[in-house]
Amino acid sequence: MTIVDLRSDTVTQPNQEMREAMMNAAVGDDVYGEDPTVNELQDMAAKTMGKEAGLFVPSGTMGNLAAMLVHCQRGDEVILGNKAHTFLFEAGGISALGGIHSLQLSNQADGSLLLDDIKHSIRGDDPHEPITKLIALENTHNRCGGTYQTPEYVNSVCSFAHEKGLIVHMDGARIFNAAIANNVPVKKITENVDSVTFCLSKGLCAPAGSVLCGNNEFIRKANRIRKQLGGGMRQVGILAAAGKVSLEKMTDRLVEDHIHAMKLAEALVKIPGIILNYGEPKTNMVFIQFSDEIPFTTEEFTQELSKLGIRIGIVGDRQYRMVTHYWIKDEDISLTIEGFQFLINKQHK
Ligand code: TLP
Repeated sequence: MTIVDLRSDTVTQPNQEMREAMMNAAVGDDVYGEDPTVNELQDMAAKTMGKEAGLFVPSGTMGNLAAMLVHCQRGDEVILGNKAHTFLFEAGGISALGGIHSLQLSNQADGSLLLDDIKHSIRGDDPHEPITKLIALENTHNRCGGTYQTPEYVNSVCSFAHEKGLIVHMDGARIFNAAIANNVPVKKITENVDSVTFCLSKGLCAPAGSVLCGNNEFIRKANRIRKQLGGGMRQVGILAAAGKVSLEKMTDRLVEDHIHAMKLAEALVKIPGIILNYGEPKTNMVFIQFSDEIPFTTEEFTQELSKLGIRIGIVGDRQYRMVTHYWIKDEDISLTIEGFQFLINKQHK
């Protein structure tokens, strides 16, 4: 049976070209800074993001955590969104490990934070209060529906922050999807943020790894934090080799995933009882909700669908997420639409 796995773009497996690059990778001990493939990947990543340096880290979570631990001392405050991945899904690492206090602002429909809200959140010199240090953005924004923010918006936050002596970090796990959606080189979105994490292991298909980018001094400090967190890896050029293929070959094709997400959403919304939670998909994510018209319970539906070989993610009560990626082809989108139609029609009879 064909398996159509739409639970996330994290499920992507490396393709043949990556596997060959991994097999042939030149390696060394990266904790000594001697892995040539890691060094190449870090340089490529930094250049692409418009930064001085990059650091290969095992995951997006570690990239975000390391960045925030560099930027903030214990008791400092980060301003972030109430739907930010860092706030919701990183196991509270910034507080647990960094003693970093968070102030959550309402994410707007496009995943942004209102500049006015940010302005009103900056702490004064009152010793009762934590010290505002950092603003964290997320682009594309996962729990806002895969929405994206524009370079103009990001630059406006950066200008304001820098004027106030604050730092801006971007969780750019899917920053290349944002670049495609904005139709700009990724650098245009990232050039003014102080640090950015992006993931190789999501839509870019590498088996693991993210890169944290920033200036030389920041990366020097982040390297020490990565060691503290146990993320100093050794002959990891094996993984970096796949990451290089990600950057060279996998970014431009993300547009196909966006087209697939749109095609899927357009068909699903025609099924009575299905609502698009965040309107039309903006990148590679489709979030849907079942109205009472569809009598399946949340889990029942995913179980029935998986019997047809289709896997989707549960994100709430009768709410689901589907993420398109490299291994989802035209026919998989058709199969998914048919699967939904078949199960829902069957129940209506
Ligand atoms: N997101 C995963 C899950 O954790 C929810 C997914 O399936 O979407 N930032 C953003 C915006 C993310 O979506 C994710 C992963 C991360 C950071 C963390 O990346 P990893 O999984 O590499 O630690």
